[in-house]
Amino acid sequence: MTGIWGIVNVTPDSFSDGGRYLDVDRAVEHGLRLRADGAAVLDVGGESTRPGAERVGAEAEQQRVIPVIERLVAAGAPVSIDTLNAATADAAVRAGARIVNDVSGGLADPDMRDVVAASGADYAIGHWRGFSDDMYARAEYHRVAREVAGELQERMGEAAAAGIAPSRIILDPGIGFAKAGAQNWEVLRGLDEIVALGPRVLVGTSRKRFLAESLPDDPEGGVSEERRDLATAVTSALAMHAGAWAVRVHHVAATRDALAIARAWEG
Ligand code: PMM
Repeated sequence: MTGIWGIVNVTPDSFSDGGRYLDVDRAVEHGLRLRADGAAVLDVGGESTRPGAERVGAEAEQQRVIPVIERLVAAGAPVSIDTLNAATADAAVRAGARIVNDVSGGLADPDMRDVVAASGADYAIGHWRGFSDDMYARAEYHRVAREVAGELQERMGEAAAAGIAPSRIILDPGIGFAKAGAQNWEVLRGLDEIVALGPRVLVGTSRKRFLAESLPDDPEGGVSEERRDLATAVTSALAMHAGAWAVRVHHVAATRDALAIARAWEG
């Protein structure tokens, strides 16, 4: 059954106002709400990877995420750490995270694979071609789904060489990472190329720009969060149909319902 990963972003723009402790309380409360809504995993991140976002240091990142992870783990939630930094991955696993979610697939930090190998955690590797400041310059493909699958296979090989068993690997096509507009739809259309590489494929479309680009603008301009969440529920149900093992979303309840309806259709 396709699982839902609930996103718990602990960044100043996601839980703003007040000091650090208030942020922690809010993030924990939010995570537990997502868990109650049906999230199998809570994916905690302290650094935005959105296009153009500034990088934060590993220390500041850990100050944000570690207290949140400790409390979510204490409450019994399975936690994943969304990070590009090996030091943060290490600290998060020590705090109880069971999965390291590295959207760079090991490319961003040369120490990441060794840390994950030693940690015993599962390792979600994303398709990635560079940091968000210039990732669109790298969005050149001939056959995007095939190239994404090929590069993920390379990342898997590198992980295996570092001592991470294939059974610990989760593969993610990295929707929105070094992929512009229609290229994301091509990857989703060709998801079987990635599903063929391993039994656990994670797909993250939640609220991403390519969804908004496929919707008509609201009368006042742009596309509301609510409409992006509905679009996400649809792509998540389609990803399930295409063989995804899990989907990573902000609004867990909407996607939970969409998956339930898709399952009822499939019988
Ligand atoms: N996307 C974002 C962040 N982390 N992790 C995985 N495994 N897959 C994704 O597609 C992904 C990710 C983008 O940022 P967000 O937290 O604002 O959605």
